[in-house]
Amino acid sequence: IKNITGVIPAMVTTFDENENFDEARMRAAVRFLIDRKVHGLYLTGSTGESFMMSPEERKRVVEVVVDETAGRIPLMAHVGAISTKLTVELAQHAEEAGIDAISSVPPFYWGFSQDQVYNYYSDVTGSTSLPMIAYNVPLAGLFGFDMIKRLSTIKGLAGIKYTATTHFEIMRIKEEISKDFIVYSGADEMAMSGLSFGADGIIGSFYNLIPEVFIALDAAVKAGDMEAARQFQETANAIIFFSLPRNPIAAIKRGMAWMGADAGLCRSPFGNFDKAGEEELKAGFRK
Ligand code: NAY
Repeated sequence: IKNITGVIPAMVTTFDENENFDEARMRAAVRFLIDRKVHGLYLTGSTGESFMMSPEERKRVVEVVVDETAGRIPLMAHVGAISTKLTVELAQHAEEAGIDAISSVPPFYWGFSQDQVYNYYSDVTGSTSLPMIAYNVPLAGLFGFDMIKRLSTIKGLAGIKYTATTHFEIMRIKEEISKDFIVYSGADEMAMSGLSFGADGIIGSFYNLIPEVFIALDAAVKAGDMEAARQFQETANAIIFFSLPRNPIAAIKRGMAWMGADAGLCRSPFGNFDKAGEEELKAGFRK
């Protein structure tokens, strides 16, 4: 896991006009991102629309990306699925397929107790030899620092994807848990902040679209050039905040298409852009 750092797109899943997984488009999207020098890929997460996919479809996405990547960059797969049984199945499949690390949101919807969440991570992490990255995200319920500390005691639970705005905790994790506990900053609009506070890498949806800007931002933070980093963040944020109210995953997919990697469409109930909407998006991005 040590070598999975830097800029890691939470990869989109490509669907065709009938909402079916489009393998050819997925392969093209993988090539597009590798050509743009991303440092790794995070599959079937929120941006990958995983909770709208069957387990078989999720497994197929993993297999296709492993095959197309052919070991050129490291791969993480989000395997979260609420029930421990299904998550273990997806985790074990990911390991057999050749994934380098697994990740999961906590079980959600029923309001599970802290013990139940702990047991979930313990069982899933113990089910493979892969490192596990817990996923702290408001959509599934944030852990809180004490719970992160408790989860860090699970053997094999190597780090956290930290998509909360309380970035001071990134520093605290490094100080109070361990500097070796990996932290991936998860809010693209705060990538500079996350990296400045000590995150080892960044995982997010807009790294599918403008990876170059974030690779430059990451390098600027590492070089201590905060003014340059701020400018890269400002450039990225213009695109992010224009996209957020307009179905960001579909917007990212359209933007990738204009750059030569048609990432297809989103699954319902996410919408897609009609011709006029796409023109408006293009004009907004150009500004
Ligand atoms: C994933 O698993 O797909 C992610 O890592 C998604 C991360 C995104 N967060 C959410 C809540 O969707 O990239 C961010 C997000 O789109 C970005 O910061 C803009 O708000």
